[in-house]
Amino acid sequence: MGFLKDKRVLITGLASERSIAWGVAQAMKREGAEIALTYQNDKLRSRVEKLAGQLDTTITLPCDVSNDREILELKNSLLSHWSNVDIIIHAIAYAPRNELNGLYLDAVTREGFLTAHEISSYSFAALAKEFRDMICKPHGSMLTLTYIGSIRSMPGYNVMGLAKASLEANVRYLAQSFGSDGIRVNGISAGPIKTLAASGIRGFKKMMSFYENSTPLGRGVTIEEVGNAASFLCSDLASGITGEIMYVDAGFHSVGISPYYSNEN
Ligand code: NAD
Ligand code: 0WE
Repeated sequence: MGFLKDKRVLITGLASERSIAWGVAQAMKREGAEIALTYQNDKLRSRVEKLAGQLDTTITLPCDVSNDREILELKNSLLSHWSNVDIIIHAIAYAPRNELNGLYLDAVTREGFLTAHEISSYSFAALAKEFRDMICKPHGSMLTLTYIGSIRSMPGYNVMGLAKASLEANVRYLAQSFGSDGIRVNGISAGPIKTLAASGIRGFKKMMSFYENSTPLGRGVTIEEVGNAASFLCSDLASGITGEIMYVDAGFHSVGISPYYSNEN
């Protein structure tokens, strides 16, 4: 069987079959894991229930991470199905749309800054806090999804870049906090993928083609590739890895100037 045989996985951030969370869920299922899914609100409920069917699970639970009570209720509901959980996937990000346009300094507001950091970074610590006693010791792990806009400025990513920088620091501090329990905490920095979170972003298509033409692999990455790396990082195969941000981006982060650069792109 697979390398996640009988592992119990809680996956947040599922919105459609394009979601990175969906790539993670499918890969983990294939490796033998049992899956529970969360959905942000009633609008997403039936969609997530339908996708759950494809993973042979009936555990779908609501959780808007902006609300501590909903995180507590998520834990209590999950406890009625499982006594513990091996793996928690955090695949959630949000900034108000008007923050993701134009130059950072023109777009940023106090409110947008706070929202972006609360939903995209604090929520990872909030989940860790609530699930701390339910995560299996010493083999459990947590994983979040991040983007290179955390360490380099990217046009239009703006306050989300700051929130991802905070999220990546969160990975390191949570790894230390959980280390004595043997629980590992890591992040995957994925290349751009056309998901719902990327739809409607002005210039996304152009940025995507620039990126595809700049990577050593000469292409982008898929949710399946992110799912495979996530499965490895959360498995016992990665027992020596914690506090790490792993790039799954076709090598984009390693390039200075691509030999294929041209003004035609
Ligand atoms: P997606 O739209 O499929 O998923 C985003 C999810 O965040 C949705 O399921 C949405 O319901 C959830 N969410 C937002 N606010 C929430 C809240 N308050 N409570 C609970 N859930 C909430 O898009 P995706 O691209 O799969 O995004 C998943 C993660 O991957 C995000 O952290 C994103 O930053 C990261 N990421 C995406 C890309 C990309 O190019 N698509 C690249 C690198 C990293
Ligand atoms: O993390 C992300 C996107 C996160 C995101 C997306 C939205 C769209 C809808 C956060 N908040 C919102 N708010 C909304 O109202 N990515 C890594 C994908 C992404 O988003 C970009 C990118 C890339 C890549 C935005 C601008 C430039 C590049």
